[in-house]
Amino acid sequence: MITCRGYDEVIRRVYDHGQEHLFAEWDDLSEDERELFLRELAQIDFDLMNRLYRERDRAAHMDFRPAPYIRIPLTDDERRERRQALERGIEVIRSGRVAAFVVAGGQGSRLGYDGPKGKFPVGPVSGKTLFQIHAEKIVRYGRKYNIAVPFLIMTSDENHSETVAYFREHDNFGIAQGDLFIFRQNMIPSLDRSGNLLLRERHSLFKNPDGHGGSLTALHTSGALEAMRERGIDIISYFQVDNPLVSILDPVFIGFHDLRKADVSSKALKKAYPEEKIGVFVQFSNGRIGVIEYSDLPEEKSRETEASGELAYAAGSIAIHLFNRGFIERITAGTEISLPFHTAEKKLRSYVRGEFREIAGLKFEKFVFDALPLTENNVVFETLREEEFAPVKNPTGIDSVESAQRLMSDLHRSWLAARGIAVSGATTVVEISPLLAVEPGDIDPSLRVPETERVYLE
Ligand code: UD2
Repeated sequence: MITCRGYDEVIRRVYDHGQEHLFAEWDDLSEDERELFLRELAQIDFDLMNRLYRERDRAAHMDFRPAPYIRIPLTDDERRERRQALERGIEVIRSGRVAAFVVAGGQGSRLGYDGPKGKFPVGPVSGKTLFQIHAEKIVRYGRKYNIAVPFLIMTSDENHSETVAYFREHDNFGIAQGDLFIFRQNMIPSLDRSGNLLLRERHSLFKNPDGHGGSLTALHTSGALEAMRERGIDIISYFQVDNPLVSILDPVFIGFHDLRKADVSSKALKKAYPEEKIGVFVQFSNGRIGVIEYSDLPEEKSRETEASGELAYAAGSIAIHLFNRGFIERITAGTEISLPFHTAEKKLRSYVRGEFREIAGLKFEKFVFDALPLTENNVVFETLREEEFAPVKNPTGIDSVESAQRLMSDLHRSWLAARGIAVSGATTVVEISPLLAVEPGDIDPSLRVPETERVYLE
């Protein structure tokens, strides 16, 4: 057994858990490297890693059926209810009780982009990045409602410094420094298929971000939640960095959330086809609401239809939620409640005896929607795909930069139409700056659109 003064207990734990292969190159490490490595190992919960490995294939689901949801209004009563929600939502927003929260721990690797996904350019004419579009919407809400909206951004070790530097270089895109909170999520070690910890380099472990479900814990441990409490924020509006169409402060959604005293509310839209890669809202046999990820939904369920021919599991999750601060405080205060980890088999490029190799490994991640079954009260609220969902996942094809740009242009064109503003037949692409409008009502009907092929309104 190796030795190092002051670290006997850590070293003993590594051996007790059969992970001594980690020390294969111990003799070649410098004093500093040894110390760094042992400090990192001291933080590892070996029992947790053991448990995750043992339980990796046990995806136990209770029985479930499709979840009820608030649909797009069809009747007068439903329209009236929506109007009430709108009024309440505006009141809540004006009172400055809502913060915006984007999870941005992921990299743009699927897009072939080696950096924080938020730095990826998507504006169809302007080339603005995802981060800039989100930030400018928040600035616009601030001006519109005469409030300061805190903007919380969760990063990971992989992209924290680059994200902080990016906002700094651009003067936070207009967000006051005191309203911007950028903090990291936690990392969790990955394993090989035999349950061994892996190395990223010879003196550090291979880890991955702990999933967007780690965001609730990270809000707590970073101090952001406490800061929100001090500012009188009650509602945290959660969204993913890859959706440029998200309506970050949606008064109707916020109004329903508040009126129904929900702990968490979530947006849903009708799945386009059974294999679409979005989770579905379900109601478990204990009455609680949850989301089942597309990869976990049995194929026959994903194809099941109602008498009307519509998909039975039609309400798809687009990862837009409102979380009550109090609810997050409750579930992150103690250790007894924690979201489960899901396992993904992935090729991991790790360090093995002097070289880097692709290893078949196991990554562990928490999913934020696993908080839903912990709520007493929640709301699932239907929204329209064309108004709110343009995920940027791939360079081309489905859910791509191209499709997102088309959706952005189509939506902005429809806003102009809604205000009775004519667009020339020669125009193929329309983009409206978030600083000008976050909804059609923000646009002055006397606005004249230039008769060019590509139109940018700011
Ligand atoms: C997610 C949802 C899916 C659907 C879809 C909509 C899950 C498991 N699936 O699929 O049901 O709603 O989005 O677009 O949620 N992130 C972090 N830290 C992490 C991991 C992810 O911040 O450790 C962020 C990431 O930066 C991105 C978001 O979470 O903003 C979603 O991650 P993804 O692209 O891996 O999710 P995806 O497309 O598998």
